[in-house]
Amino acid sequence: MPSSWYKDAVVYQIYPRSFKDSNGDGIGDLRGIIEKLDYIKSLGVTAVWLNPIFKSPNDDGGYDISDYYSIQPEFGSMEDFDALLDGLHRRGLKLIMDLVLNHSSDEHPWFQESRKSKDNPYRDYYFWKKGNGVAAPNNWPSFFGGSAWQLDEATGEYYLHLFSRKQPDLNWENKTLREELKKIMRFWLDKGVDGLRLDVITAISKRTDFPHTDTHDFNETIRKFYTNGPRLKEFISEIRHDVLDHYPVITVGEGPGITPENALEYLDEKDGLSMIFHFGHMFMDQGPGGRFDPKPWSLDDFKKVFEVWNSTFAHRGWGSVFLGNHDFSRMVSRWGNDAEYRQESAKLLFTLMLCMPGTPFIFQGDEIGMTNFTLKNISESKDIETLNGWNEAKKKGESEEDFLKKANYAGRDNARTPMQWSESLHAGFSSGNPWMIVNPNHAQINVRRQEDDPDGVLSFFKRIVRLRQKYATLREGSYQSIETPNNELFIFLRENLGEKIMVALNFSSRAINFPFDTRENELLLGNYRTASTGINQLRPWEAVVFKLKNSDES
Ligand code: TEU
Ligand code: CA
Repeated sequence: MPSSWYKDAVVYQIYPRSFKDSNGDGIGDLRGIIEKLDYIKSLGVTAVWLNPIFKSPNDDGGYDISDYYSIQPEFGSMEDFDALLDGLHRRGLKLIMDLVLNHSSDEHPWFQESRKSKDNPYRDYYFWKKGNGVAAPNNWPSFFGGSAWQLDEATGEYYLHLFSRKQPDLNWENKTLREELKKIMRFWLDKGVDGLRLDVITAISKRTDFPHTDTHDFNETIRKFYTNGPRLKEFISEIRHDVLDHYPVITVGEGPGITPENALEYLDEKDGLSMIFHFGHMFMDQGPGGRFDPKPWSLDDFKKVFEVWNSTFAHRGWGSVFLGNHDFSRMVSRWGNDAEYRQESAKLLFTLMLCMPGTPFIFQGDEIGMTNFTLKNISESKDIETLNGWNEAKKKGESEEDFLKKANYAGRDNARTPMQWSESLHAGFSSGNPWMIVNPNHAQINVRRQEDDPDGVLSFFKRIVRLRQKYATLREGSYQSIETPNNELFIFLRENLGEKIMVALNFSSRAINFPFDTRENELLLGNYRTASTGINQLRPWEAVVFKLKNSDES
């Protein structure tokens, strides 16, 4: 039966290509992760989410899989994987694998067969359609620019690819294919993997009548046409009963298009997933054009997203909390202040995440306050979404300078610079030339510099993780936001069996009056060394956590 360890978990996300290179080829690998298992354990996290490690042409960072049963050769061998899993388990850590079942690589043998002829037995593993003359079957745009349809000369038909041309969508309507995908899941679960992150799981059932999208808002198109299709619940229930129910496994569904109104449908206790990633925060600064059409975000909206999702999961289902990952800018640059108050704001964001309902997911490097970095020109980008985005922008006459501003604000390269282990060459990530630019600020921001610094982000991160693990109220308690006279003050209350914990966050670079009398309360943690109770102000980016005195306590 599926397990429930995810409710007490704190998950650390590793993007293998950028975590640690063990053999000097400039590419992170599994042996490199094994070298750092004691570091990972020392964080106090309880599980690791590994971005895809399967054989892949690496068109989209490994999210284009050409063999689900073998390890990406650059990352190592199956023996390396077994050693990594064993190393995690021996340290009491769980492993969540990242399975991409909405699409495969076009180099997968299934697609190689499928494209050969219209009557090939694998034809229906994918979506093939005639065009309208020279036009694609409909007006759907790809996540990565251009049409979501690609004409294949061999048979004169188009195939669907919501992402890159090298990521043809798998046709879940085909039962034979679904059985193949279940075999893949069983293979990894039989090896003892503890959890599955299911990539774009909301898209495995789409509008397969393929009508034109009726909106120019890309995230609307995702929600109405690409995801939440008529058979999504059925397909999730099918893998739940045919596979997941037979293992002590947890699942987290990555859900673009998921809404507070439909999320619980996919998290049914009996037929659903364990939890989901919603995109409430991630898409809030995206205009109708999506990632490269940024718009300002407001703290009001930021708080509202927590309000809405915490009430969605107040009684059923289970949420996740993340403020950054491999697909988005660095958390401290996007939501905090990565200049004067980088350390304070990074600690404040962790206080927010670790005191919120739902399982926290922390992206590698955020625990030391790693920041965005600046692409000086497009050719420095390694991300297909940015490179294709530039091609689209160029067609519309946008200058490289203007597009670079957007890419440097919202692009995925920001999160994929190598992990900063030390101030030495290549940040101690590799003895060779790294595949990706190392952020020049690694000389100041790195693990070695913070390991013995009680005031560093890293030490604070370990303390706030321990606080969440100590207080069940922070994991299981109710959530209530507190009205504040100043919008930049974000205060919420967690309550459980009479225990009340207040979290107060100053989301600004100036001191703000603190409107409560806290002399009677117990200070559990603060991000300033001189944090105390009885305060009447919060300093810039100050975060404090209080245990409130019970009314019946003497
Ligand atoms: O991302 C899918 C997704 O939800 C997109 O919104 C994503 O956040 C972004 O906008 C596309 O860059 C998943 C993976 O996390 C992402 O790395 C892959 O590129 C994508 O699926 C395709 O597999
Ligand atoms: Ca390597």
